[in-house]
Amino acid sequence: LWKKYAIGEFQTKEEFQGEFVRHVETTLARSLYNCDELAAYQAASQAIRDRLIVAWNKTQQKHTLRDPKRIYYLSLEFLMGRAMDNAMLNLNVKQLTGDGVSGFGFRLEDLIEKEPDAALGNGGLGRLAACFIDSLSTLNYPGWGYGLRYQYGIFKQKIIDGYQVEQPDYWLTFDNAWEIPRTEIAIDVMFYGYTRKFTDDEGKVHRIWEGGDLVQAVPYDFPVPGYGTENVNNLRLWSSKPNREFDFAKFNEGAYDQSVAEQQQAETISAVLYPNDNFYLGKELRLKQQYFWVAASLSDIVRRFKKSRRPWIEFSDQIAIQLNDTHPTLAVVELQRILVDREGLDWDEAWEIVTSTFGYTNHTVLPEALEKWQVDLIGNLLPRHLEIIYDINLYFLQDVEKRFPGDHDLLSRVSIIEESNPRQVRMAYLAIIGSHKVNGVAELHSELIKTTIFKDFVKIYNEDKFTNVTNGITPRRWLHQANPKLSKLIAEKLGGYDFLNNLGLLKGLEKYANDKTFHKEWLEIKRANKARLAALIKSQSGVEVDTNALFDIQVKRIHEYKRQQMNIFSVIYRYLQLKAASPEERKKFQKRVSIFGGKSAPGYYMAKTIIKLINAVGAVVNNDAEIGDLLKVVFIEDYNVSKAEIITPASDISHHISTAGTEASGTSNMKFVLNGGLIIGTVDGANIEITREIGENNIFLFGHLAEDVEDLRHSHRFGHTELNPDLQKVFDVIESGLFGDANIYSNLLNSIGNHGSDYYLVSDDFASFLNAQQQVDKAYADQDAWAQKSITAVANMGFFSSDRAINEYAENIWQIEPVPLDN
Ligand code: 26M
Repeated sequence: LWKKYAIGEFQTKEEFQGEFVRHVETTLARSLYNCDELAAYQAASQAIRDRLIVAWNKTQQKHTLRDPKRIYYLSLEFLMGRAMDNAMLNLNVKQLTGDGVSGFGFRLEDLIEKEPDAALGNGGLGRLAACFIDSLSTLNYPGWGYGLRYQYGIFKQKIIDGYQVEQPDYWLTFDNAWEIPRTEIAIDVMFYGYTRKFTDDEGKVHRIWEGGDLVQAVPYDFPVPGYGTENVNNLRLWSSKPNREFDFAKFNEGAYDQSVAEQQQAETISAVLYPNDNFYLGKELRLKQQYFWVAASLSDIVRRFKKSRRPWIEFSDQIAIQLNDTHPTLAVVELQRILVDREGLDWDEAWEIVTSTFGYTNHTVLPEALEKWQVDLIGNLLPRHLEIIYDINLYFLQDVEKRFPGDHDLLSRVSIIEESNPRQVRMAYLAIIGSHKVNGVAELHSELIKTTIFKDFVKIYNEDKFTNVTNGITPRRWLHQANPKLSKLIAEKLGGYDFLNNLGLLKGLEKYANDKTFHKEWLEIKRANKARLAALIKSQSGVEVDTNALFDIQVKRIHEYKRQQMNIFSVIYRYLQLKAASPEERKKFQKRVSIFGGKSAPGYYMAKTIIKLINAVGAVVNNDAEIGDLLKVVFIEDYNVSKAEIITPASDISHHISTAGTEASGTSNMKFVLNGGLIIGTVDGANIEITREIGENNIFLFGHLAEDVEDLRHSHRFGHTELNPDLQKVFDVIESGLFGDANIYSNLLNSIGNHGSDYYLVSDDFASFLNAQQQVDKAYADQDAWAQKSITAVANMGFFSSDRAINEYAENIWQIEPVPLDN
């Protein structure tokens, strides 16, 4: 395969070295004698970039020539992580690059570490987008990502005195080899202004939008290589720049200072990623970001379509656009505006094109995460769009009234406009009405949206407007790159690396599930990965952990619904048990290292309290000589994609313990199992499908089911529910001040006990959770049985490749085909 499709010219170590030296001397204007690690990383990345660009150009030319239907994935987040290792693996040049740089006295691992993460996302949604564009390229689908080029990614997290402190992530300090600025394609985007009626020569009445401020959108292209193919797709990220003409006007009036101030205003649009995960804030700058990105992307898409000189009716035969959550929903309105106001199409004709073009993916049912923009905010910033939203709503409600005459409750329930004070635009409803397909991201989630938040729309539309595409992860980054040892062992058993393009082939491992020699090799790799993580922990926090201990991991955004609080309470409970035990009894305990990581939204007080509690527990437990290696508690600072690549392969068990019905899918659950870690989880999100695939003997499930949650919450409000007695013991020691001033934790504890609502059912699930933990300890004691579970689980993870997910989108939603490779 590689011979046939190999990319780029450097075939040998020597040829790579020639390119490397050229970049050191010309691109970086330095000499080899003055080349430090950073410069070496930069030169190597430039050499690899050149190879990428050659293939990228070939791919784009081929697509222009053949003009197939394309998918545009609109996402306000792409959590890409580092590019170099991935590019080397996909281009199949890692070995020779490593040999090449070592000839100059560098270690490739050290150079890889020099690259900052492209951390342009919050968590699951952004990382999903990154996995999806990897799969689009790998499967030879013509597909582009469109996003924003934030100058500051998700903040860097420091832990100071146990608390999270945020620091800016300026990731563009050094030239970024992985992006190509396209200053020549800058696009003007308008804000504010007013609308005006006008009558054309034929007496037709139009409304136009004018008189607003202009900001320029400059695209930066990021090549996205596929694995085992020469196909390289494009991720286009927009950066905001002041509009030149606008500046000159002010400048000529002599208002130089004001002109510069406005220039800075324009640049703020793409300056920073909002660090909220699953939480909506109605900030105007966020709305500006959304429109800026949507308008630039659509202008680009429409321009490309118009070059083909096809009739408008063919628009959706050529173009599919996926809305990654409601963040790009204004695209529905913007396309309707372009078609009607600018291209002169009739409303109905335009609307048909719009609705057959868009698909909408929902990622959450949490009410606090659903976007609702104040009508006045939209009306001021985008006056024409507000008019169009009202028209879309009018026609929609007229249709509903015709089909369900007299049902006024229904009309007010499904109206795009919520008649609250102030009035708000419900973005999810607009996205549903403007799309031909709506999907959830795991089976349970897709059922829940049909029966709860969107149930009226199921009645209004055909049931098959709503569908499911269970999430997936790319096995290239999350197995091959993150866990090269395991990937190699699997390749040895399966006779090659084909499983990386066809993850179902992992099934072939099942026949080794009872092979004791294989168990040894398997566990040895886990041990080596735990040692790698232990080194990271030691270097960051100074805590020494024993790799014989069970590594128990929960890394993800800190959120009450994800229940890190329940996990740390159970750790405290374990500590109390250890303390109460005699030295003899203690020896029977399974050694554990309880590892946490994740960021809290900066303004999320409860989440920040949970981080503080975890760190405070660590400070007590880790320094208790009586306990020693029996229990360690670690909080890994600044969890990000690169750290996930070290952490994920090192878990024995990981936690996916959201209150049932709250985690739409989860994707780290898939990463952990693919790397041979078992999981402890609730019957929620993709855990359910993971269980179905790997078998219920190979997962530790616990807790109440989604269908019971409503009743339980009701009983909290009206019944007298006692706190679980074991949890009460935990609360008692926290309140005794063992982990510092108890006042710090009082709001957290009172949200659960003390007549708090315990909205996330921490107390209701606590007994079952402790029981599951015991099952884990018991199972881990038999290492062969454990290895057998782990191997069986990995063998059955094929379904969770993002390649499978992307093929489902392609077939059921986008109607796109792969573009075959040239020979
Ligand atoms: C909204 C408004 C303002 C600023 C930020 C936001 C916002 C940003 C990210 C809201 C939600 C965001 O992400 C939600 C998310 O990551 N959801 C997760 O999506 C994953 C991929 O489908 C799922 O696996 C997770 O279960 C789901 O929580």
